[in-house]
Amino acid sequence: MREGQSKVIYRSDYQPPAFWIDAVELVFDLDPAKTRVLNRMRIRRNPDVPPQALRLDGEELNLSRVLVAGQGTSFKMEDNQLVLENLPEGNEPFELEIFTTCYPAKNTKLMGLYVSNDSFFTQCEAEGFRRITYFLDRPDVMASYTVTLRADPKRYPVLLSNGNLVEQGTLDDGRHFARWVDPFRKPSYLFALVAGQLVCREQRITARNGKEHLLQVYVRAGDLDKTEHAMNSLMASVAWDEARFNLPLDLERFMIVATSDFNMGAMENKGLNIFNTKYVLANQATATDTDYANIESVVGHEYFHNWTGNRITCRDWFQLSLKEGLTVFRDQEFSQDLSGSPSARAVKRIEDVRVLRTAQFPEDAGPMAHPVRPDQYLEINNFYTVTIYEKGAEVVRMMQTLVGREGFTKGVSLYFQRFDGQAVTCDDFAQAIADANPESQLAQKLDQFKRWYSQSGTPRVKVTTEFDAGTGMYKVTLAQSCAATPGQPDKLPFVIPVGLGLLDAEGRELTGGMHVLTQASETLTFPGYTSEPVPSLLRGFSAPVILEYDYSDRQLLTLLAHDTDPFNRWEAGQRLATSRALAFVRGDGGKDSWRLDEAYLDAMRSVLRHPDLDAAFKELVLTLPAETYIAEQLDVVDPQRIHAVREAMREQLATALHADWERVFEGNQVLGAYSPDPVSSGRRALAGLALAHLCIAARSSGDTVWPGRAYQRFKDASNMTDRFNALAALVTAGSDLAPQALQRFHAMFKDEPLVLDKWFALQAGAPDRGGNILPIVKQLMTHADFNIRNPNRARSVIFSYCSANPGGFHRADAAGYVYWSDRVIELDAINPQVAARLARALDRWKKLAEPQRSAAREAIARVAAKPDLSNDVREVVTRALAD
Ligand code: B3K
Ligand code: ZN
Repeated sequence: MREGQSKVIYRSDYQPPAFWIDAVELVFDLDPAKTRVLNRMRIRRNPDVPPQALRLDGEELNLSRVLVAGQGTSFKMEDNQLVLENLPEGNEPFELEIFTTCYPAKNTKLMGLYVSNDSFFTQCEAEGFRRITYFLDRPDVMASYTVTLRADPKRYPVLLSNGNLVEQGTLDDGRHFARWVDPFRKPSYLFALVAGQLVCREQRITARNGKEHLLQVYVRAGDLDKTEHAMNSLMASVAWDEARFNLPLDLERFMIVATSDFNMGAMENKGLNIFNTKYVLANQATATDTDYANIESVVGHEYFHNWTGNRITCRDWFQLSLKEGLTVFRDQEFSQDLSGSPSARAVKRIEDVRVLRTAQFPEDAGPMAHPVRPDQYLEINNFYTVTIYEKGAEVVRMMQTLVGREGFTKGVSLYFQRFDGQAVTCDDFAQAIADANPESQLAQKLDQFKRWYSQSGTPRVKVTTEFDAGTGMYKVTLAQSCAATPGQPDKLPFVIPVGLGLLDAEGRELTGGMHVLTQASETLTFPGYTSEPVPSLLRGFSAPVILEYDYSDRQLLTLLAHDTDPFNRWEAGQRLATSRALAFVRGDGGKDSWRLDEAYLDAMRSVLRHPDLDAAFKELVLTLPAETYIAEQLDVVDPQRIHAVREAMREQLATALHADWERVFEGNQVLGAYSPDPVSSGRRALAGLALAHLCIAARSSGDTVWPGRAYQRFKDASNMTDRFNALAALVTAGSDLAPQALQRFHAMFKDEPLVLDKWFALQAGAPDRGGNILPIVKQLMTHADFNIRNPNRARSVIFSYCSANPGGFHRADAAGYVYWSDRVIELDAINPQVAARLARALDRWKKLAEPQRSAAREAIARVAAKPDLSNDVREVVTRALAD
């Protein structure tokens, strides 16, 4: 058994802490080989809890001394806890000093204090602080921090921690020091320090209330020219939170630091956000429009945590969605508000729903399904999931829908009035939103609404309609259900806001509104129609549910052409494509029988030719549903067949709409200075899609002109979006020019790690041709630039293959699964968090057709049989194998 607890933790076992830690003074002697940490705490007993021993968490620490009120004391170690039994009685505070050492250079898990490129970084959420010092490492213990950093000034000229810099200077031994005081109490997971050779972009701003703030973005010396967009995004975030939610920046100084070794996207440490370089660094030569958009939303997300997460935090980790669901909702709203036009807002909404449906819906239907507020976990790091984040955000969005935008802002204000500075629960949040809106449907149905927090699984809403031509009555029946999920055989009805509109046969809007479904089944009646209306259901994707309605093609074509709701307009196009893909996959025929009908092709052609639709929207409509999304609609999945079907459909779109793709490519060139705004990036995206289709068409026609033009574009492009789209078009189409383009791309960007990640990912994720991808992936792993210890690089090769390339991964000979199990085991010894993410690539193995199903099971069992697995991986594989 490895170090650390290996018991399942239950939400129902929550107990308040037996002690409070009011203040912490930390002194770090920073040395990569051995860092000394002096931790002086002011502690007192929690008067509400019966007297008991103090149990401090610690992991991979070397303990050298424990002093109580300056005196030595007895202690013992139990399961990674330092247990102190002889502490002063009574409720008076006392001082506890602990000296430990840790080994940052050996820390490959990237949790706690670690070294990356000769600099020190920390990551403490969820339970990393215990790898720095012994502590009550739980979010409901909030303390004031004073931090002194001491280090060699040449190697570590910059010394940062949370809050304000109060003192700095030189020590007698030639080292220098910096002392930081955080004016806010915080849980240990928000602690951070950074030390190294970094440079920063600075910006002084004056907030609406007249207060001055210093914003800083720290990076390595060569990267300063890639920080402008992150800084702009940060300034926009500060302004937005003040304007939309009345939440100002509460710190004199707000810092972002980028590191290339990071387990996830970024971390909201108080006043000292630490970011994966992927979500900070951008200039037009190295970053795509998507990168720019992601940076804006991640910078926003971490900044918004300053209130939703940091000022009010979680009582325990079961409440994680309290901060994550709410903060994702806030960053989604931020991006929408910044995007400028109703069409750009809709594009953002569609992108968000696409993530939800391709990643969260499968999670909710698989072995790792859990409620937005889970009831149990073995390893909390496994619960930073799309359910907690994205479904959690949908739950918050439904609250806003039920109380209105203004009502929601009022609710958020009440939440801060009640709980500022505290560690609270999801219930507390929902209650505040409801109490601020007592007349709302949320307040009236609050207990039922909260089933969104407690019940896992994606609800289905089955819709049936009836039209009586004699009476002119149209009836819409909505019936909800939710399948069993692990540990939850039966479900009760949810509160489901259903956006609903009716169109006439010509596509004119007849009526529209929001119906709140609370019963298992309800029938709505619409009198007075002379002909049967076309229903537009679940407008704006008003709830995270699967909507089942037996739409006819005619109805979908009407919605695609005319619906006033842009989301459903897009959705109609997706449904048309999905029904065709499913028919091909389910049918007995092979490639020759997968023929797209003229009606569908005409509809797509009209979208491409439409004079009023935005390019970004057209690009979304013309992009076929993802293979994983198609797979979710089936009970038994043959990923290679789905891949073949989708490729065949793409080929036909490519050839049948050839002339239109040419026109679209020519007509969407963006001239002038680069700007990642929604209009320009939408045009580049559509031109990129066009180029991809033109290269695909060239494959069957033997045309060399378009691949040549793609190569030219690849060479001459003035920004990474156009350059990468051209490269991807060549690689995806399997063009003869792809190898030389790839080689050239590597040579151009050999010193840009984030661009090399793209280069690796493109090859590992390329369409499989006769089983060629796995050998390529293995070859890539021997490349001099490959390094499995760097999470971004590991993801760019291994995850791009195992998680993002179903056609290449799910091989009938099981070689993909053998590769997967080898990598899970290899990564687990280095970095369990990354390994556990990879372990989830086979979550849905039970749906696979044979022979893949048995082979996948065997591969999972092979991992599970390994002694010494981390809790992270063990939890994932055990759940996967459970009945
Ligand atoms: N709160 C962090 C995630 C921490 C993950 C720990 N395994 C980033 C975020 O959600 O903003
Ligand atoms: Zn977050």
